[in-house]
Amino acid sequence: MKEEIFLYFIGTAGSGKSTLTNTFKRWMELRSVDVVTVNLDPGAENLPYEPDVDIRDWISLKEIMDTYELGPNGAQIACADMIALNTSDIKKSIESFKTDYVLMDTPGQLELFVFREAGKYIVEFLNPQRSIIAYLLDHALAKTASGFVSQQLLSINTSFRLNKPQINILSKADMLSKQEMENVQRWSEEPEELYQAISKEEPSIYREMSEGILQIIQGFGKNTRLIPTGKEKYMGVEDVYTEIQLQFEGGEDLMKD
Ligand SMILES: Nc1nc2c(ncn2[C@@H]2O[C@H](COP(=O)(O)OP(=O)(O)O)[C@@H](O)[C@H]2O)c(=O)[nH]1
Ligand SMILES: [Mg+2]
Repeated sequence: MKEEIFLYFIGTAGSGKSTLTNTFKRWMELRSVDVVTVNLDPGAENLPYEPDVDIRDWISLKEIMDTYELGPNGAQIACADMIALNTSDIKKSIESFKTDYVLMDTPGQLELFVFREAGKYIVEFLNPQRSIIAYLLDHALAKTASGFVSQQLLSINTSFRLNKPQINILSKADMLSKQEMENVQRWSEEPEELYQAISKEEPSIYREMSEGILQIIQGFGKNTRLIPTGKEKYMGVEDVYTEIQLQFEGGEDLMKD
């Protein structure tokens, strides 16, 4: 029997999760890899793809707002917890496809999935062994040295909360200049370079904090490779796919052609 790999796209609001879900799906379909998309955002509007499994079939943000007289933020929190109550149905629905890959597009705001118990519960319930996180660092927040450190901290937080293999992605890399891209790549690979870049920033409490945080990050040994992706020409998708294959199949490819 087939056993699916669950790939969770996680990142701050607007970091490109839904877009990358779509890019990945199209790339995989071109290569005849069986893939299913799952939308976990009950408030999603205008998704760039048609999800195969959609939390909006069970939970509607609008209905929760009306029923419980909540604003959009309160309703999002209520929905995040309610998703966990529907996990069993979601699992059945995913299993009915008998697929190889399940692309999980998580709710807009990262904290709804990462910091609340429901997110961890969903990952564990669906498949504790064959789940991997694609963490999206937003290009706009990662292009200064201290911004990069704060994004790394969120990535580590995600890893700490969900405790699954994790690939770090630099999303919307097509929007960075060549110089910015080189900086970010260097910082991700050479902690010393990042340290240097921070010490060149204006002296401030923020800079001091960045230096302290950087030491913690290094203590975790989390200076892993950052894979740039962009929505044109499937930029970076093959590299991410290869990482996943290495993690679960020892490099054996599921592609049929
Ligand atoms: N240039 C560029 N824009 C992107 C890319 N990925 C997403 N976007 C844009 O960024 C915005 C937010 O993307 P979305 O996928 O909805 O983010 P999400 O909130 O994380 O799901 C949209 O306007 C996308 O068109 C990318 O790789 N390159
Ligand atoms: Mg989205």
